Amino acid sequence: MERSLVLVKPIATERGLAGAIIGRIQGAGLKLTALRMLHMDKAMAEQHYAVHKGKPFFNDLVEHITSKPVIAAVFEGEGAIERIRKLVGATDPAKAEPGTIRRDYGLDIRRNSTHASDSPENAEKEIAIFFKDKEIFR
Ligand code: 3AN
Repeated sequence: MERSLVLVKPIATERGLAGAIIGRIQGAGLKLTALRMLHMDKAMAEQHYAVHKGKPFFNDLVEHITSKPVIAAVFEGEGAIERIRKLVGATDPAKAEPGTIRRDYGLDIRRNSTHASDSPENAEKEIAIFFKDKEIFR
């Protein structure tokens, strides 16, 4: 069974879109196994986005994700990563397919409303940043 870490980013949490975003993923048959709301600090954000360190948008990314609270969730299911990435859509909301989460709720490439893990390895690393084992239910 595959797992994925989903973050409802500050721009979407602030606009009251967490229920809609989480609902779309649940509605597609993925199982919600952990959930929390938190305000990420800089160290946590830099760990979460470690693969992007050195890229021109890194500081902007950290600044946005730490600006206000986020909602973190773990979803589980067969092929969860690919299925959720498809529901979320392309990084740039303007280029995301109609009907995807980022197309409907994203404002721009940085404030694209939702993060979703891109590989099983990254998912496990990301989940460990946000949740202890005992906070994830089966
Ligand atoms: P995705 O989240 O679609 O896998 P990544 O991993 O390439 O995209 O980028 C991580 C995050 O960095 C994106 N969710 C987006 O918020 C931000 N980002 C990516 N490219 C840019 C860019 N050119 N300018 C600003 N922010 C960006």
